[in-house]
Order: sequence, then C-alpha cells, then structure tokens
Amino acid sequence: MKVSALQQNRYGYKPKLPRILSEKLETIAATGSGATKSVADQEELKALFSNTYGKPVVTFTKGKNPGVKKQLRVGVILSGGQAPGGHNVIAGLYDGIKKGNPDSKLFGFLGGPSGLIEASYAEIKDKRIDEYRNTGGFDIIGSGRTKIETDEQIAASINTAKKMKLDAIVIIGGDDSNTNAALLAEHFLNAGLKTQVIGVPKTIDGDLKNNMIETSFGFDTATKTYAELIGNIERDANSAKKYWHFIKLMGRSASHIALECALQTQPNICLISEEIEAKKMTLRQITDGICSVIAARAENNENFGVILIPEGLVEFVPEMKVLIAELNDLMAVKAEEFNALEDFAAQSRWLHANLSRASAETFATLPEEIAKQFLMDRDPHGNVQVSRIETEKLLISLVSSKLKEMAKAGKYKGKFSSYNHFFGYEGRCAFPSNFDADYCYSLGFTAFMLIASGFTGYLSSVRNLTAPAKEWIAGGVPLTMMMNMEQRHGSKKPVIKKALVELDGKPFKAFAKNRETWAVKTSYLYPGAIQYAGPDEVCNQPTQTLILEKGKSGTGAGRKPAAAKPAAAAASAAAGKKNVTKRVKRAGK
Ligand code: FBP
Repeated sequence: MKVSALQQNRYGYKPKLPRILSEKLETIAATGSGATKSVADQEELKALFSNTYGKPVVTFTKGKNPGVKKQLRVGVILSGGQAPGGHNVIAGLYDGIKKGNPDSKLFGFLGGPSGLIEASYAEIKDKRIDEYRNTGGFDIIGSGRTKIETDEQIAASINTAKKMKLDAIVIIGGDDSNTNAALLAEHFLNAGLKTQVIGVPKTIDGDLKNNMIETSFGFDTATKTYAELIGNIERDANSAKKYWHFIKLMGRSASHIALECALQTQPNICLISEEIEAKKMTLRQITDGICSVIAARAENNENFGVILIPEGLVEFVPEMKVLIAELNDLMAVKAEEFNALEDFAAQSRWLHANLSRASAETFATLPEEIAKQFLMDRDPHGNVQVSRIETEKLLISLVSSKLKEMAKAGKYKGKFSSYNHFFGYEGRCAFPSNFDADYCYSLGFTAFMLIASGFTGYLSSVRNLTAPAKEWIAGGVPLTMMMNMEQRHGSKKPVIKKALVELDGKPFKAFAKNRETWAVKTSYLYPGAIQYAGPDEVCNQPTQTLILEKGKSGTGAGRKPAAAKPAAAAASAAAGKKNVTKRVKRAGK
C-alpha cells in the first residue's frame, strides 16, 4: 500500500500513556468505592438498570490484578460520526489485549453497530493495525449510525455475542452510542451473558464531557484543523479587505467547536447558540447584531470580516426551535402523507395547514432553498439534520437585506460582499494531533484494563489531561452516572446528558470578555497547521477549552487563550476603542 510521507512518518509515533499503564499489567489494579448516582431521575434509572446502576468510579493504581493475563475474545465497534483518533483507540485496545495474552483476539464489527446485529466482523491482526496507527478516519472497520434499541436488534446482538463467545464489546461513540452501550451491558446481564460492554467517549462535538470525562476524543484535532482554515481565511480577508466570510462550523447541537475556534482565531463575531437561547434572541435580533458590527467596521473602512456560526444554531433560536420540533413531530407521524406531496408549493400549503400559526409564519419567511433543507430526511434519531441546513447562507441573505435597509436610511455606508463556508467533514478524519493520538491510545488501553478487571457498563476515562501524559489518570466511569431521562419520539427514554456550553464557564467568559474588541478591531490569530514534531508549545498543546476549564495552562505561545492577556493591556485596548465599540451593538447582546 502506497502511503504519504506524513503517514509513513506517523506510523513511527509512539503514543504516550499514563505512567500507571506502562507498569507490569498484573501490578495495575482498579480501585474505587462508593455508590454513584445518575445526574437526574435516579429512581427511574435505578429501576431500568438494576444490574449496572450505582457502581463506583474506578481508577487504576498500583496493586494486584492476577486475572489480567486471561485469554480474551473482544469485539470493537466504531459508532456515529468520524473523529480523529479512532484508530488509535483500537490500537491501544489491541496492544493491551495482546500484552495481556498474545492469544487473545480482537474482532472489528464492520460498518458500525449494524455489524454486531448482522454478525458482520473481521479479526484485526498485527498487519492491519500497523497500517492504521496514528492515522485519522474510521476506515479500518467503518462506522455507522444504526441504533441498537428494538427487541429484535438486542436479541440479534445477544445472539452474535454468544456465537462469537465474546468476553467483551467496546463501543467507541458519542452520547447516543454510549447510551446504547449502557443498555447492552444491562441486557447482556439480564440474558445471563458473560460479555462485558465498555464505552469510549468519542465526538468532535465536544459535548460528551462531565467531571470525570474532561473531553471527548477528536475535539482537539478537529478544532485545530478548523482553526487553521479560519486563520487562513482571516489572513486572506485582512489582505484583500473586501469580503465578509460567514463560516458555519460543525457541532450537532453544542457550540463548543465554534467557541474553541473563536478562542484560537479571534474572529469578528462568533455566535454561541446556548447564549442565543438563554437570551431568547430572535433571528431578527441576531441579524441586527451582525449588521451593527458590519456597519461599525465599515466606518473604519474595513469592509471585511469573519463570522463563526455554530451548526446547531437554528435549533436554539426560539421561533426556529418550535418550528423544528413541530416539523420533527409531523414527520414522525405523517411522513407518508407528506412524502406523497408533489412539489414544494404543495408541501408549503400542507405545512401551512398542519403547523401552528406561529411556525407556519416562521417557515414562510425562509428563503425557498433553506426552507427545503428543513424538510429533508430526518436522522436515525428522528431529528432534522442540522449539518444540511445552510444557516450561513440564511444569515447572509438576512444580513444583506437588512444592510440595504440601513443604507437607505443612511445608517450604513459600506460595501458588503460575502462568502459562505461550512467546515465539518474537513476536520473529522484529519491525522490526530499528538494530544488525540496519545489520549485515544490511552483510552483504548484503559478499555482493555477495564475488561481485564471484570467491569461492564463503564466508560473508559483518562483524566488530568492538561498535565503531561505520564501524569494522566486512567480509570472508568459507570455509564449510568451520566444519564437522565429525556423525551424522545414521544416517550421518556434513558440517555446520556449532553454537555452544552456553560455561559458561566471559563471558556465562554474568556471569549465574552474580548469579543467587543475583536468585533471592531481586527485582532486575528493565525494558528497554522497542526504540528506533529517540534517544541511543546507548537505540537503538544491541548485545546483552549481544556486549558481554561482545567485551570492549568501549557506553554503554548502560539495558541494562548485571549483571557491570558495581562488585564491592564486588555483594559487599555478596550478603552482605546471605546468610542468605536460604543456604536457596536454586538451580535451576542
Ligand atoms: P457524532 O456525535 O456521532 O460524533 O457526530 C457528530 C457530527 O460530526 C456532528 O458534528 C454533525 O452534525 C454530524 O456528525 C453529521 O453527521 P453525518 O456524519 O451523518 O453527516
């Protein structure tokens, strides 16, 4: 197989492990005590997960683990959207399994969870794993979004696990996939099956995190990839000085990606969906906010800029949220009737009759091209596919109409030319950064340790991530600890709670403190491409989100968080711009 020079070079990278995991396996033991409880709805979850609920959080420390050399048969599944580092999770798991016992076997289920249901799998051996070490993508076995939830799917999974005599299954996935992992662990025990189930926290979206899971893997590489692209666009904008770039960034729901990219690149505007929802901002208010920044920059003769837009935005704007919820419900029960309508005009009439009056009006205000995107097929969870709604184009259209009105009223004298971009797929399969390569390998190795130590219904956890890798803490968190009950498809279901951007959290505060300055004064940062070799400050820095949340900074000169500026300098910069910023009603207000 012909590979690029970088890929060849990355094969040689030795991922770093927490110190404890480099010890002799039989001297690494899981310690933990004290019952845990779910984030909410304790009684309901306790009843639903009678076997796995309330287990302790465990940490690996020096001790005795005599069973660790047992011969094992383990299956692994990559589930959901790609995230850089998935191959290294499998590599860490593989190396752990083989270190425990060279006769142990690892099987990869093909194409995601459906591989388990359909018993479609392949054994992973040395040659195969070596071709994928430290590479991006999920192509070693493929991924998929099938949910394992119906009685038939669960029965088929039990059947496969039995037939393959599996000791364990590792599910590498996001919140939904790990909810599935928790359910499978419980069902397997109910069926008297020995197969353990361990989850691994994956998603570029960064929304699978809590006290015990500091970040999901892939967020680091994906945001650095997008930040590189945004920085390049900022530099282009600042060179040509003639375009406004509207950049939508992936992140199904939470705005962590947009926020992290803003901290890395200091754009003129970054919308944060969670803030927009908290302030109940309408689309009109968001548009007005953007236009006032554009107008203020035009007064300085700066008819260019960069605006970051989180992918999930539309679901957080109150009137759109109601519209989407009504559409999802309608599509769930009347899809056949709707699909039989012959064209968009007929669909619009049908919607007018079936939606609430307010939602029908909101729908009618959307440009036709965008309106059609709200009607596309739902995802397997019955949700609208936000990555396919071109919010960036919607905002351009609203902003340009508003600017024309402002120009007529003499309130805007600039020139508005725009470009739209969507960065998502560009970052999901990038070569993992050193951080993700190390983190993922450690998560995979930890998953093996959890299996070898007899745990089921746990999520592999590696913490203390802003410290050097050898100081990381490896362990496991019971999946039920992260769950609550939520309304899904008309009934209450157990799910892992998504972590949205916290408006009183340090990353958001660091952004909010600086954004008025960034709005008007061109303050771009150009992070450049991910580096794999070189000084620590350019190639071994975690994300700003992690640094700010964990309170311990690395040395990253090139990627210093804005909040790290000396307070006095920031204050004087703001004071110098006072007369200009006063005129700016920022997008987030
Ligand atoms: P996961 O939550 O499965 O990791 O996927 C996240 C994501 O990349 C979102 O950011 C995006 O909305 C979605 O996947 C796109 O889905 P698809 O890969 O099916 O196009």
